[in-house]
Amino acid sequence: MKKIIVTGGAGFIGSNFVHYVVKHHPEVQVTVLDKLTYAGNRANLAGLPEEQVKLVVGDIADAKLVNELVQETDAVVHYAAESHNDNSLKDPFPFVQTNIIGTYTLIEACRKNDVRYHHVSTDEVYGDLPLREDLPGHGEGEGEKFTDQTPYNPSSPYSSTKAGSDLLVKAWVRSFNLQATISNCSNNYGPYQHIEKFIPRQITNVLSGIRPKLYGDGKNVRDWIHTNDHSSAVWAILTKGKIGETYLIGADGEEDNKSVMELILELMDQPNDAYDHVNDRPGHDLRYAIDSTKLRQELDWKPEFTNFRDGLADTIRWYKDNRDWWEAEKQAVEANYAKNGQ
Ligand code: NAD
Ligand code: TDX
Repeated sequence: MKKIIVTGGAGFIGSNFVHYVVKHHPEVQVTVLDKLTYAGNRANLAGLPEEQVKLVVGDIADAKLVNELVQETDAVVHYAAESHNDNSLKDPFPFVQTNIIGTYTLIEACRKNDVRYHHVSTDEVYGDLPLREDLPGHGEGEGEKFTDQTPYNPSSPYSSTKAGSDLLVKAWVRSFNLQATISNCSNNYGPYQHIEKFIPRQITNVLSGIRPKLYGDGKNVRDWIHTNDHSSAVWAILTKGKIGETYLIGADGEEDNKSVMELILELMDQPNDAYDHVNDRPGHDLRYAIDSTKLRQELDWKPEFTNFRDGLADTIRWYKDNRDWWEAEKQAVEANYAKNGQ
């Protein structure tokens, strides 16, 4: 694989993947296709070698542009999306347009040009799991986890458009023999994550003298993975995955939101109750948990960044060291949340 297109490569996880490819596979040419929405940032690619990484600013739903680019590549790794649940509750249309029509445009181009396609998706397509404390035996056991056999049951406009895009890919594999794989990953954290998201929002709140904000009672559980581990998993699937298969990516990182909040406060030398409870998210998924046995056993992958405390401390340091990257946007992001009492 000599040339790849990375859609959404100027966003959080896509740009971390581009950094991963530059570091580990200097022989691979990368074309980033990114619309540079509010979530995309050229600065995420700063310092990468120009002879290896090229940025094309454009829309994945632009069929002419996509066709031209796809003709010149060996593979498409598709990260671009509208990605934030809270935004999807306010205005779902861009989610339908980018996540569904955008994916359709890419897979049609890959089908016509017989190009390998990897589809990056989320565990949220499976809906949510009960909290362990609500299970018989009060959480004595592990509780069930998502596998690639779990039925789709998305809750939000965001996750339903991701589910719709996954189903398009599955149908294109079966009906047109599209050379595709799919991955569904759990919650990522790390550098370059937009400050609308939970962890960077709270870190930058503390750094700005604003009280952090916890939705509802904070019992909701997310399964955290460092974004570098997501990148190594996607690379393994792209190069060794079986066509037509779905792989779930996770690093056994379940934490409830209240615990994550308290850990951020501890690592930033704040009292552990120095936060506000704010309005809950409508339809808020309770718990996500990934069973990644298939990926580990079949593709010999394992996560490296499994110490959440250390990973979070590194992430806090990154936001402290890169104030220029987020500070200009902070006020507007918080004003937007305040409209919903969040
Ligand atoms: P992000 O919002 O940080 O970045 C999205 C990127 O896509 C931005 O650079 C944006 O400019 C670009 N983009 C948006 N619409 C576009 C369009 N129409 N054409 C071209 N580019 C467009 O998102 P993220 O958190 O990095 O997520 C990346 C992918 O990973 C998404 O597909 C998301 O569903 C998936 N995912 C995210 C997580 C997570 O924890 N954040 C977990 C699992 C899967
Ligand atoms: O201020 C907040 N306070 C709070 O308690 C915010 C922004 C969030 N939360 C809660 C809601 C969630 O339970 O924290 C948890 C994480 O919230 P988000 O960062 O918005 O992530 P989530 O909704 O879980 O979705 C993320 O993981 C799956 C990504 O944004 C998706 O793109 C990905 O598919």
